[in-house]
Amino acid sequence: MLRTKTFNSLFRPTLLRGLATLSVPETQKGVIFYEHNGTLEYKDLPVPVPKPNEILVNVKYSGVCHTDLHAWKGDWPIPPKLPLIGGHEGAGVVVAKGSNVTNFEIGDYAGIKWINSSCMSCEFCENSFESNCPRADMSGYTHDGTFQQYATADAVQAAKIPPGTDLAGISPILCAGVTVYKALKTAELRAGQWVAISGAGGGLGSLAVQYANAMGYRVLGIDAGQKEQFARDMGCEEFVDFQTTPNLVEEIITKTLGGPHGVINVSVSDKAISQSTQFVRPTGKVVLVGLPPSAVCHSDVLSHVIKSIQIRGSYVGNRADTREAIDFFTRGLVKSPIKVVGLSELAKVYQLMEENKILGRYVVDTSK
Ligand code: 8ID
Ligand code: ZN
Ligand code: ZN
Repeated sequence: MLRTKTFNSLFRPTLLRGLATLSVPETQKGVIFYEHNGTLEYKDLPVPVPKPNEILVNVKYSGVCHTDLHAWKGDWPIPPKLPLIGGHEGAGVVVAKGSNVTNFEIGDYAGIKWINSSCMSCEFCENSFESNCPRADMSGYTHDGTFQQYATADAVQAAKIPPGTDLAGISPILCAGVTVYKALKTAELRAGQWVAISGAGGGLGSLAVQYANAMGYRVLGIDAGQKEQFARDMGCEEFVDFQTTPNLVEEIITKTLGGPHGVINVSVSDKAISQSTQFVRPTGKVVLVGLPPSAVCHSDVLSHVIKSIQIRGSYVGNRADTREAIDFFTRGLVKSPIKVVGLSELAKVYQLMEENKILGRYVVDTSK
């Protein structure tokens, strides 16, 4: 019933503009867990109430990022809130807004991303490094996220999604897309140069391959097994299987005619990360994105100096990166390789992800 009402309202925007809220229920479906590795409970939950600076989004679809799996397992030393509703790739419709919100109207499409809010006044926010804000609030980590039908986000940080956009398709762009686009910018490559994407068949990797192509780079993908054909379909000119290639470092250097000028590490493997410092081209840049628990990047100091390489961390992206990454998607330059399942099946998605069986990205439909 409620879903019908919300959809109807989209087709009657003129009547609804200016109203601060649509009819919103008090309860909804969502997935919550109470302790790390605990049961992922699909159940009725209260609908959150937006604060004066927030919008309430009726989340239609949410991508499932490996970060959500890390949060559920408690992989990192930064503690998430508990109990927690995960998810940070949410795309949906604004159904209510706080009294201070001026940049969204009821009925607009909006995206909820990892940075749910930041202080906007510290040195980092001032310089558009909102992800480095010490007071950043993270969707699906320190702020209940998008694995529910209704979620809140600071209107300043929420992403603008153009009307008519495919909401399932755009959902992975809100974390995976923005993150890899920013990571590619961090590698400071020029068109025609080689970039290696380590983890090319996963959620971030499959988008990284496409953004890299759209930006004019030559792409070598690294992943394993059936991900090879998939990664090639995404746009890898060369591919190396990390499980079956005996001399991985030499193979990559040969295939990229001297080593890639940049490496985007989106695998969840510290071995892969350290190896990338060996095959990167002299003067090249190794970009760290994937976050295997307790990982350390080993780089031999002598070759690090003699090759004059750089290792850089890259953490999601700011509001401009988000707008630009969305623009690549809405212009059709990148496609989301997604499989849509019901939100009630989230636990199965985590299992597939743990087993590295996912090609591209799973997206959950919050109505099922
Ligand atoms: O802002 C950030 N830095 C950020 C943003 C979003 C996500 C970081 N992340 C992190 C996640 O927390 C996670 O640690 O990036 C990592 C990748 O997220 P994902 O793309 O959502 O995960 P996935 O879909 O499971 O893909 C991982 C891929 O890595 C491959 C797997 O086969 C899979 O395709 N892989 C593995 I595991 N070991 C590999 C290896 N040794 C490997 N590929 C190459 N070499
Ligand atoms: Zn993510
Ligand atoms: Zn700040």
